Amino acid sequence: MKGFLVIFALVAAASSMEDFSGQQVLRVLPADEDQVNLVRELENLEHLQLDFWRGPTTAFYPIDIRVPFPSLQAVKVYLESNNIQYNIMIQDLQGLLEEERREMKIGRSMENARSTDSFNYATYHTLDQINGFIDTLVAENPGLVSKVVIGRSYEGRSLNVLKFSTGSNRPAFWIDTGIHSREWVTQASGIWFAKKIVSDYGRDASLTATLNKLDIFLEIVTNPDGYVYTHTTNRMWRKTRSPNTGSTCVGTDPNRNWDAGFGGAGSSSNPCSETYRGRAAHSEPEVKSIVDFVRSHGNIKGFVSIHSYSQMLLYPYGYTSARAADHVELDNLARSAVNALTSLYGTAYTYGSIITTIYQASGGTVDWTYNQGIKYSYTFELRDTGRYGFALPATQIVPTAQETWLALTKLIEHTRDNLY
Ligand code: 0X9
Ligand code: ZN
Repeated sequence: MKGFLVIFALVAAASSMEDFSGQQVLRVLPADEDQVNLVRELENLEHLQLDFWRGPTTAFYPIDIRVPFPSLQAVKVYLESNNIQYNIMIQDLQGLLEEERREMKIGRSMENARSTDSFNYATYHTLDQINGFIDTLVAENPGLVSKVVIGRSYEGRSLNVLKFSTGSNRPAFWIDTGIHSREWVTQASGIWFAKKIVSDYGRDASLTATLNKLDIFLEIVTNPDGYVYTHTTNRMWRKTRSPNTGSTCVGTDPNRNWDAGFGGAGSSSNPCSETYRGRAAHSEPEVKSIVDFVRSHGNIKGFVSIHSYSQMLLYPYGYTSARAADHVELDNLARSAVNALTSLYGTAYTYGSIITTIYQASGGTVDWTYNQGIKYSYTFELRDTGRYGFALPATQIVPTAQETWLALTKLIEHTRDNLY
């Protein structure tokens, strides 16, 4: 009887997780603006429950759509009858996610939480495990690393930031990962960056010179409520978890919630949308805590916010097609960072301003930081270009982090050598 109850509890726990069986991710290739608009019309049909992983933007730019099983036939018929080209990018999303879970169990069973040397950087981790990693790293490197709690999430979780510092009152460089919770390769890369910094300090000449001049702040799990939700309930959760009055839909897009073109095109006023901007700028505590931190610090010189996927390095602006005052310098630096990244494994990246390279997005993080006077404001879209999208296999974590670090190093070194 007891055994039966245990099995029942396990099955019940497993079934509380959103099931993606039969769902596919379609890649749609619109041939002209009319076709883009036809796909946009699908976006407005809420009953289809489509999840736009990427786009729609403009003609020839692929649109990736996660389609629930009950809508699949209708969507395919719609595309075909309008002569819109598409292919099936992910045949069996549930299968991929089951493989991801299996891998996590095996991957984590091999590590010893007491040391960051025996931590498994090649697997995905839960929030508790990441917080354990953070505390262990701080304990191992007391003179170099500390933990700063910059606030609490909507559900009351601490917003932990690692501070790498060898002096006081230094200018600083900020990095955040995981503001969109389902972009798991970003939090996993953040963990790898943290270990890389402590391993290189005192060994690598450039990183040592950097930390003798700059502090580095790293927020690994920038949206912890969303991150927990991706583990317990819905792997594809993107937004925060704050409720919306007058709606049963939960959450705000934390990359539409900043006071930079807030409310403009490229964000939604519909709480059920994945790009819902929130009731007011900085309404989300996860965003407001960074805003307050940046303001009170007052000397942040570089700011990088890391997303996935699409393989892009982007700079302001996203809310306007006006060029940033530092456009030429930002563009040259982006080119050199992307070249460094590509040099490792040949991963192809595009770069440019947000609005010209990916799409118009208002209320985004780095538009706000740039307007605050943080000249070196960038945002990454890490691997891949859509084969796996947000379900990137764990085997790609370390290579992704390694190549991204080469680009990040260029951005950090340039900031260090061009303090303003
Ligand atoms: O829509 C977004 O917020 C970004 N794409 S994502 O798939 N990661 O959600 C693109 C917006 C451009 N700005 C940044 N990448 N921050
Ligand atoms: Zn994102």
